This record gives sequence, C-alpha cells and structure tokens, in this order.
Amino acid sequence: MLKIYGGDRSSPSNKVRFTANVLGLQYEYIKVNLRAGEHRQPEFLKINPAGKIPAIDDGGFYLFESNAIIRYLADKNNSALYPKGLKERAIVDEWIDFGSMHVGAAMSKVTYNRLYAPSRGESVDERSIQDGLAFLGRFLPVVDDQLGKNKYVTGPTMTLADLNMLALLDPAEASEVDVSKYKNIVRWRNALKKEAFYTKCHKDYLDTVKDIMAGLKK
Ligand SMILES: N[C@@H](CCC(=O)N[C@@H](CS)C(=O)NCC(=O)O)C(=O)O
Repeated sequence: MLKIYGGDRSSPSNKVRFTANVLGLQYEYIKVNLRAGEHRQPEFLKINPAGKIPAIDDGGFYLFESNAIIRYLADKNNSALYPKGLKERAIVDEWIDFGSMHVGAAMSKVTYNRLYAPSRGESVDERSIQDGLAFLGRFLPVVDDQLGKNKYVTGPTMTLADLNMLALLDPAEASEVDVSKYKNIVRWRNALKKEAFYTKCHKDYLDTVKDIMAGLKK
C-alpha cells in the first residue's frame, strides 16, 4: 500500500493527503516526528535524502517534494486533476508554480516567524514577517481575480492547482494573515474546506495547530 510520510502541521504533507483523498487512494499515513529528529535518521534519509516531509513510498518507489508527488499520483491514476492536454496542463503548472514560489513562499515567512519560531524558542524575524505580508498583499489579489473569473483556480473544474493553493493558504488564520477581504478566495476556500478530501485530513488547520501547540505545552 502507498505510504505517505508527513505531519499534521505540515501544509505540503497535507496537500499530498488532500490529493490522495480526492483520488480515492488507500494509503498508510506515517507521521514523522520532526521535533524528535526522525527526519534526519538514516532510515528516513533513504526515502528522502533531503530529510524533509512529505515523501512517499509507492511499492518501493520513493518520491519527495509535494508538487512532484501530487503530479505523480494524479498521472498514475489518470486523473483530470492534472489534465493531459498541452495547454491545459501548462496552465495548471503555471498556477502550481505561482502558488508555491510566490504565495507559499510569502506565507512561509509569516508562518515560520509567527508560529514555528516561537514554539521552538527561536528569535522572531519581524522584517521577514513584513516582507511576507507585503508579498501576500501583492499576490493574493492575483489569486482573487483569477477566482473571480473561474469557479476553481484554472477553470470550471478542480485541479492540482486548487489542492496546492488550498494547502498553501491553510495556515492563514493560525498565522494571523487576514484573507477575509479576498471575497473570491473566501468563497472558494469555504467550499473546498467542506469537501470530504479536506475533512478527512483535518477539520481545520487552525484546530490542528491549536491541538499540537497545546500538546507541546503539556
Ligand atoms: N518544498 C517542499 C517543502 C518541504 C518542507 O520544507 N517540509 C518541512 C515541513 S512543512 C520539513 O520537513 N521541515 C523539516 C526540516 O526542514 O528539517 C515540499 O513541498 O515538499
């Protein structure tokens, strides 16, 4: 059976679970304890030499990097989540790349400093938070405009670009990034967060983070 190595607080890991859930795949979810350093142990480094989650083991075929994994899973299962047509696929790739490289990178700056650094006792980089917020202020309107034209990120049907963007935006509330003024993003996000592929993974990222944080304080 497919094995997904991940963590509940890891958005890239959740993205892989969202995709596997949409595809209706049976899989074993193996939580890697980053705090305990399990990702740096030799057994895990055989699966992902970069020592990061997510990673998968598909019958002895190892793969890391969430976007490579979701493309592989969709293609392997011949899914319309990753269209085969040259231009349709290019547009899905365009929005996956834009999401990860710009929206996700900016969100990470804020999430890291508002959520992770304090929970690890590391110093908080306020400048990085402001940079992240400025980039989000520039890029979220682009996503919002796109969702004003389409039901989903790339058109009338859901694709990997939606699952990627949904996971990237999941930490918004936990990181105190206000997305409420982006009405199309709100509409699209609220609808997707009710879907079984999402609720099977978690009720809401904010609740997941609160539970994990409460556990850390015990
Ligand atoms: N670009 C990677 C990001 C993976 C990543 O940074 N994962 C984090 C958890 S969200 C991790 O494993 N951190 C542990 C470390 O870097 O040591 C992907 O999309 O899979």
